[in-house]
Amino acid sequence: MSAKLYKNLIGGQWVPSRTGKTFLNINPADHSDIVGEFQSSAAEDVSDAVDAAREAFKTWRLVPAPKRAEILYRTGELLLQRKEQYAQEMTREMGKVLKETRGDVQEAVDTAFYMAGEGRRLFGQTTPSELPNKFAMSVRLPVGVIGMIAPWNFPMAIPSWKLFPALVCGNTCVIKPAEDTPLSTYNLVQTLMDAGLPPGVVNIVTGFGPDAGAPLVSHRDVRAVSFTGSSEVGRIIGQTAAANFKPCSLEMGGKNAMIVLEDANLDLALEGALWGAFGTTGQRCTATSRIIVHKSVAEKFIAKLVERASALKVGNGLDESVEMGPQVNQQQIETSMRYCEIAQHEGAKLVCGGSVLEDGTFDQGTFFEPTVFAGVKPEMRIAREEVFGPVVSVLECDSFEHAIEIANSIDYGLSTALYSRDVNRAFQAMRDLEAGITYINAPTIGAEVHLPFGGVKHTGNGHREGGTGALDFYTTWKSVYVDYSDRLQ
Ligand code: TXE
Repeated sequence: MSAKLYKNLIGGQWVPSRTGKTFLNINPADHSDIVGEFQSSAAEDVSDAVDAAREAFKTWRLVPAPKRAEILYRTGELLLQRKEQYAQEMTREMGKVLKETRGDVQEAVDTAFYMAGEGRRLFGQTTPSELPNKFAMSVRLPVGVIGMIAPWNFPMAIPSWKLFPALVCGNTCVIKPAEDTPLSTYNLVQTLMDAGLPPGVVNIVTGFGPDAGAPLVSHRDVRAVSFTGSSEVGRIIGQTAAANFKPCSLEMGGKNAMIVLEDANLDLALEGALWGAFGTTGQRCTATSRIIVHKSVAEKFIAKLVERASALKVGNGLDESVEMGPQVNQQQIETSMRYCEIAQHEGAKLVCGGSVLEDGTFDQGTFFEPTVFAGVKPEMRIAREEVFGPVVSVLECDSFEHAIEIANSIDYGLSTALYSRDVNRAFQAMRDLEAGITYINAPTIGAEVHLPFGGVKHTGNGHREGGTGALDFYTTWKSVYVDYSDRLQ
């Protein structure tokens, strides 16, 4: 079957890769559906794109921020009009259900409107000088060309978190989308261009990580790098960026804990657990992957969780009645399978799911059963390492303090949730959970774009996307002193 051919976007032109190679983007729910054919790019293509971005920076940085913001605002309006089409295409390339892909596009809309507002703020500071007749201030300036490397799980939202703040601050960009989900980046950038973005301000280079991502990180004219993806790749990117004295924002994995205390509204916690663990087929950095339940309610909670998880309708996300789509690719399925084996080997009890769904009714898509492990101990790998699939572990705790200790015992620190009616414990959890995000009586997922997003420990390197933290990454400070005495010191 012939697929639509997509080319790289460099300096406003659609150009083939100099490698002459392409790759296919395939629907994980139905492998006969080819979403598109994309360029398999390499260092020369990246270099062309960076040159174009550098050229465009000369003029884009001089466009007043409120005018740059107007383009973002129009982008938000156009995205709203195109939401359904883009959501359908995202479900085809990535698998998650339509309700979620609509939410993914909406997140880009929200980011566009929020960052458009920042175009009229971008505040600096004025401060008293040590001397009379001297004025002192600090102003934000754009950084230059930004390299962006995106993952596949939020194919439009995450690129928008990177692109929109970078653009409103006056930077130009080269983005390399994940190889599983390039189309959503095309849709996003096409919308920016339709809203009036000048050529060369955003450039797209598609391809595989080591071939097209790595040269972007090391390119001498790329002034900063923003990455979301695995810890392994984040470590490589962080090292390369550090060796080149380049600011680098890394957002990586999570092993997110939901604590359910004895006084919790169990029905509410159950809804939160289902949505948190199986939304996006568990492939969220904020997915609920550890449920720490007080031992007095554990049996009841696990029974209800198993009942609801095994009843979830799994299938093609384009079907509105489906509740959980496929995993994005075979590699992710293999990871889920591997961790199910590891967990059982470690002594965890498989109480639901645990297998690939391949009974012929799934058109050879990459489907995995909603899976629950009980009897999980904090030291087990299934309780410490990211699976990134529909696999959730239930651990039991003796007390609130014990739950916090278990929650904090791992290397990651992204999202956490506490279900309890005790306001004192809610505030203690807010203070004591080692994580970038804490929800009270809400699942570990559901970030809002005007708040900082990111984590502590091995989840990231201290930067935040969303909120005004994003502006800090995409601007550099300049201190300005104006002496108006008109005399020799
Ligand atoms: O990620 P990769 P993958 C985690 C999750 C998942 C695992 C593997 O645990 O199971 O990562 O997913 C680009 N230089 N997350 O393999 O490889 C790559 O092309 C430069 C968590 O998809 O990290 C893609 O664009 N770039 C996460 C991006 O990095 C490189 C979301 C992410 O790919 C590169 C996704 C290199 N050497 C996965 N190698 C989250 N935080 O939400 C790869 N890339």
